[in-house]
Amino acid sequence: MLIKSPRAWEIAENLATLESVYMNRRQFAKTVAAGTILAAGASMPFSAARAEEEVVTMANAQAAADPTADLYPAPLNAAYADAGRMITPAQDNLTYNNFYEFGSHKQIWQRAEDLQRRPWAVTFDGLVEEEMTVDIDTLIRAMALEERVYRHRCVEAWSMVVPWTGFPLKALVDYARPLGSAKYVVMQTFEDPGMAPGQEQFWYPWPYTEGVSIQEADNDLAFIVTGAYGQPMANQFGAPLRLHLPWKYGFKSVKSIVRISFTEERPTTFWEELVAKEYGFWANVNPEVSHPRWSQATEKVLGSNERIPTQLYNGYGEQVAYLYEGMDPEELFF
Ligand SMILES: Nc1nc2c(c(=O)[nH]1)N[C@H]1C(S)=C(S)[C@@H](COP(=O)(O)O)O[C@H]1N2
Ligand SMILES: [Mo]
Repeated sequence: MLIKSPRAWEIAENLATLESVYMNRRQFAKTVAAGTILAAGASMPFSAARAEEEVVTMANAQAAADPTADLYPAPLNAAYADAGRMITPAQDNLTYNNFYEFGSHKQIWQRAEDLQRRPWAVTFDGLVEEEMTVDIDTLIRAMALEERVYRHRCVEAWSMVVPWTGFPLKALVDYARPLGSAKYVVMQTFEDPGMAPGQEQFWYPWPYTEGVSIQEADNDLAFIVTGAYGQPMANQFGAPLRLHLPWKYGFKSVKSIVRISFTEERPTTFWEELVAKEYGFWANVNPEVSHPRWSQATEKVLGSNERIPTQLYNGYGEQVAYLYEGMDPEELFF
């Protein structure tokens, strides 16, 4: 349960809206799913069916217009064909997103239509043999796309299962040709307050920045996403390029990446910079380590009324636990 601590959070509480209004929003999402009319609070009431139709139409139009649409559907990787749980219905996923660039709440799908997905370029810099900026279509076409069904666990204690399309992060690292001295891969989202009004909220440390160690980037699970549900992904998922690290809390999975830097120093990430006591760098999923303001023992399943137990490393421990052997557990799990 998401119980607010009685502690005074001063400014941080107001800023960390990610969780403080979470329960209300879950209620809101459920109401939408139940097919009732949205009333108070919504600027324009319309039925759930209409919203679902509209969001799916929008996602399909974005996918159809994408210059890489011919690459879909990509072959399913048999090792990740089944996440052991039902795939989250696309319309639930498409209408419930964290993408603070477009607002600090979950219903950003209409605003995210303004995301300009082309032209788009990705810059590789820092400790690399040669800095370069690559057009997104050149980059995607240099990779072998595959589909993988992954579980996703948000730090706010909700989860989903998504059929992503993309390629392993390690293929991107190889492409970038980092120097032997590189210890971290740092990824950043675009910065454009004119397009993404959330970035006018100056108290957030834009651009959204995330990072992993080189060893983590090398792990087969670390995945760069270009598509979802068998087509180029919708804007709100973080088109045209995002990360997904299924054993870590969702905030590590940075969206709409424009810059990939190789560093010797561990970066300070977006949420860490904002509220360091609540969001660490490693952020591995662990049901036994509570967030300072709520338990992480269970999770609400997006698109259903279920609440299920959360698993260590989100159930991917066999593949990733070795990465953290001998490290300070206090740092690893929040
Ligand atoms: N640039 C950017 N990336 C982001 C976020 C964000 O606000 N901005 N939110 C993160 C969080 S908290 C989660 S849970 C996931 C949500 O992904 P989804 O909207 O596809 O479910 O994106 C992550 N990546
Ligand atoms: Mo999240």
